Amino acid sequence: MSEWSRRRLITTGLAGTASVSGLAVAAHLANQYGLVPPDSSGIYGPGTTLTYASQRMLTRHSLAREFSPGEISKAPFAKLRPFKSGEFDRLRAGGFADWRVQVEGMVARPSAIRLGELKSLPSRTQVTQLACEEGWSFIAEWTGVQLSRVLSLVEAVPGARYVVYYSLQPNWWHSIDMADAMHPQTLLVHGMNGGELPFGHGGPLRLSIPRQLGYKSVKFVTRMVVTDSLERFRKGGNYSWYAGI
Ligand SMILES: Nc1nc2c(c(=O)[nH]1)N[C@H]1C(S)=C(S)[C@@H](COP(=O)(O)O)O[C@H]1N2
Ligand SMILES: [Mo]
Repeated sequence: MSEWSRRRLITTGLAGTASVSGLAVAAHLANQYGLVPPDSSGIYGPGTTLTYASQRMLTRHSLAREFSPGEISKAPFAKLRPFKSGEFDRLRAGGFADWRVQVEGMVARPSAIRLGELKSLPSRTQVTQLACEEGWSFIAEWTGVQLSRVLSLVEAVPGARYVVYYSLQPNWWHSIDMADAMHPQTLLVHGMNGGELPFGHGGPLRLSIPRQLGYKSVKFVTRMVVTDSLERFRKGGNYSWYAGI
């Protein structure tokens, strides 16, 4: 059964039952306020919806913890399975001068923004923790451009709800909703601990989304698509879509 028809079946069933009409109202409100994660089967789906909804209510405008420079981890762990890419080697040989991030979809100005251009934009530096779903974490100083700035440069149009982003590394991609995309701590990172972003940590360009688990912070970012639906995007990424911490 398609998700849509299942949802319709459920809501039609609900409409006739007075005792559960409160739930139908809750479902309506949750949909309206963007509190249903796109990979769930609606508000009646598993606990992930409740987690997402309650965290969204609490954290929509809240900041991830920032640390002092003294708390930066001495030996940050770079989690990377080596990958072979002629394209990456070619870009690296050129000092990444030709590295671009293609931004397309629901934007008035689709653009291929050069790394150098990104580096010339006003940047933000923040000392935050990267927490992997496997249980380890480290604290680092990240420098980059706020994704909100990039989205305003390309003029994301009203009605846009998600940003899907892709790595040059095969099979690495994910997506976030606009609340996280516009969040002041969501960065396109090009510097780490005072230097260039090292290869192991996704250099020359990665996302940092400190309010979600590490796997949302995709490395080697080359493409972003602004969209109002994740239907075409296999529900938005590998692993569970919402990874709020
Ligand atoms: N392209 C790419 N992005 C990625 C990964 C990866 O293997 N490849 N690993 C993810 C996971 S699971 C985590 S926890 C963090 C790890 O970041 P780090 O290597 O800087 O520690 O990157 C995320 N982004
Ligand atoms: Mo991870």
